[in-house]
Amino acid sequence: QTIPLLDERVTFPPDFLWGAATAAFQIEGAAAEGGRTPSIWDTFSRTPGKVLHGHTGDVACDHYHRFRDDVRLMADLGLKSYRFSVAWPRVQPGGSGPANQEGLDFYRRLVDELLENEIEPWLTLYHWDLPQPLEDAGGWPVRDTAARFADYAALTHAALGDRVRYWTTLNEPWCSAFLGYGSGAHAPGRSDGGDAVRAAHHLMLGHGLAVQAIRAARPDHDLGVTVNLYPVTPQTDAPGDLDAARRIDGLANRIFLDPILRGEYPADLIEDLRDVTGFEHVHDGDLAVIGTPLSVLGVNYYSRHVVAAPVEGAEPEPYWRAPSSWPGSEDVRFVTRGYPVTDMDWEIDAPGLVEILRRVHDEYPEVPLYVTENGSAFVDRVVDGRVDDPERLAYFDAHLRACHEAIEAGVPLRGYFAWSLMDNFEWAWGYTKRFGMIHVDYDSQLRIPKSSARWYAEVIRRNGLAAQ
Ligand code: PNW
Repeated sequence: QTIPLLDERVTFPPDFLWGAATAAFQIEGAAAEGGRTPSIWDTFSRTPGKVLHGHTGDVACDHYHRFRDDVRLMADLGLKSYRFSVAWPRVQPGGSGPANQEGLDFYRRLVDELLENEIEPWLTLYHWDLPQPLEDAGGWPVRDTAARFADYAALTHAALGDRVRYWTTLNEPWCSAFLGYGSGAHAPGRSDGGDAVRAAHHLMLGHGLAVQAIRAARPDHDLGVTVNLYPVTPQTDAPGDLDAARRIDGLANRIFLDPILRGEYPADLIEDLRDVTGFEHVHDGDLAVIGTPLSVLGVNYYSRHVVAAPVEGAEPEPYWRAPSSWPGSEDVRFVTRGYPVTDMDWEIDAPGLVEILRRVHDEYPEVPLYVTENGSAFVDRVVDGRVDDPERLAYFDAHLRACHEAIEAGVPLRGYFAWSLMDNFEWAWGYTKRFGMIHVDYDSQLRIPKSSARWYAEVIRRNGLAAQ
């Protein structure tokens, strides 16, 4: 087999950070070991009807026991960095009080193994596994949860700050707030628009408090947050469609970008939400905390939203009587364009990644950007011990070309993390959706690097893409 030549026009900056990402609940398993207590995802996945086939995180990829083998696979890929998350209920069972040394020791061993293999650890503090007792006390809609999070962040940083330089507070607060408390499709499965908006605020407040605590301890560390962003495109130029796009952009993107990067909520969003909440939960001084300057912004990108005006004069249709993740804008229609889709039914739209990166760069104060997740689910087949996944490979290739285009346009994009290192627990879809570059057999726990993994290793090795 001949290796396609490197395209000299599509090479990346010399210190570009090539990585892959996972999250604790999605891969670790060992749910009741080492002093770990239940999180909202343990509870949710045990509730009938919430996760497809009743799948749970009890075993997952058994990474808790196999992390040394998994780091070896990362080293074989030539990864420069590995983005993982810490399970809050492992290091601070119950969500308050003293640290659990056994939990911290697991992450210490993982980080040491990474460092020995010259892989930069990139630590996310919260990838959705809220300790259940904090949810029982009200969860993210309650202000005290922000203080609990800052406490957990400080405790974890005190234990691991000597060996981890990159710290991300939250992964995708949109999902935590609007899928967790709005539509209820994610844990804890509650459905109230006001709670979702309050959750978004307290997540950001927790983020800001955590950044301040960590920065006070180590001003030299790289600190940030990861948001999932979507370009929002109106179906047509009709005023109703334009307004629908403005509203969804407010609820998907600006509700996080404006407070975090500018220290303010968008005025039009507050107005759009007036029947949902009067924003009484926002206290004086909160936005200054939330707007604490960052040294890194993580962007997760999967697809674009294309929206249209509500159906004219329609009585409440079933499509918007169901619990919605768009409070106050439940009636906006999400339309498809007939583009090729992944196994999640998400349309593949690589130009959307250039668009969103350029927009963040153009409209907000400059901050180094990293794509902290990007990838696709496809149905894989193991044939003769091999997994050939040309569609996933093409998805990565197209989106890396988009990253390159953004860099050429002046965007300070410093790295890219493929989602995901390996197949794992895909939330409400259980183990049925495979995002990994490494195939996981959930019966034997055998790992098989797919052809996309071998391709990615070559991209990293050459720091660029092949000629097309
Ligand atoms: C992200 N949506 O989740 C998460 O950060 C990952 O843990 C996850 O595995 C990955 O993307 C793939 O889904 C999302 O419904 C889940 O809009 C759902 C949505 C977006 C992101």
